[in-house]
Amino acid sequence: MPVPLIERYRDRLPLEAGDPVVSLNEGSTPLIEAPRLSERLEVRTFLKFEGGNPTGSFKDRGMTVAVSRAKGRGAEAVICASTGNTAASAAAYAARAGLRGAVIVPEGKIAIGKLAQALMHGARVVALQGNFDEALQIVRELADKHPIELVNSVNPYRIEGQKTAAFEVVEELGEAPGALAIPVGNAGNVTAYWRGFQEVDAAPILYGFQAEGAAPLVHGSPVANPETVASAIRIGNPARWEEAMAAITDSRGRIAAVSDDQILDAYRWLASSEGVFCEPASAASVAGLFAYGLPVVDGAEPPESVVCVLTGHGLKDPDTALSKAPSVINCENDLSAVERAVFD
Ligand code: AN7
Repeated sequence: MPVPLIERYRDRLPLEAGDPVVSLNEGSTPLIEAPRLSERLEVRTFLKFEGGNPTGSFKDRGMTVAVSRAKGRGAEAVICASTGNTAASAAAYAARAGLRGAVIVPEGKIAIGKLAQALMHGARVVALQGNFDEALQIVRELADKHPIELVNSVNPYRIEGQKTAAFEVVEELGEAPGALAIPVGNAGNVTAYWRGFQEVDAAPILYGFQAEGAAPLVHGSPVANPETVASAIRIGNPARWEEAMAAITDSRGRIAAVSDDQILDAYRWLASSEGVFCEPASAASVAGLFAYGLPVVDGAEPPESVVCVLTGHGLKDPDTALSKAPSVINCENDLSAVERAVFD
């Protein structure tokens, strides 16, 4: 039987006894061995495909816990700011729980699939004439002022749910990976993985990657006008800044930036060489390994395995896919014309 994430890890999650389980059977996502990537990186490499979650991103892990707790304490509505995936996930879990949902997204800057999800699940979708960081500031103030539950990753239950991905990685490999590569935006997920690993006495090297035009953690200061093709991580002032940097430092890892071209190259390469279609932000994890390899601190052994977290599904963002993919071949309805189109 399919298992809701909360049932699978109930003893390690801080829910109250009376809380309902608001679930779409999230988690238990595929860990896919990546032979061509392993060959290129010269290390055994796996892809943790979080696009396999019910709404197509890792956000569902946090949302099942945050929305279950919200419902348990009697909330009637949830709200978030979002670059898209949190909005899609919050809208779906709110619908599931019978709660009202409102999502504030940067106008014109979220992938079309995510917008379709949020709208279809019945959330009130507000397109802000501003960026994600500004939207987050506004929802924080709204949640202080009104009886509405904030379900961004500043909500502690989100991090608790998301840490379960680290449990799954260790369970599936039968041991901790040597390293884990992960895209970093608002910095909740890298914080969550580190917590999860620590809870099972694992300590892989964490390699965090930001997009060059949205790399506050790399520069050491907020970015006022973040820009990147990877709209999910177009974030200039991460909410979990200190915890994320502590996780990376404690793991003896690194945070580094990758360009949009490097992200898009890795995005296409993963789809065409491994058969795995993730969204552009997710490909930052692989782009970073291509760009920097697997550096270690002085004297340390190089990792023997690496897991790349592919945070969201490629179908989320068909516009970027189609603008970067080869063209369709139009063809008249005729056998020899089709023959030429297929074989020439
Ligand atoms: C595909 O949906 O912030 O570092 O509002 O959608 O935990 O923020 C999304 C983030 C990586 C970065 N990959 O994770 C949002 C949002 C994908 C994402 C990240 C996001 P965090």
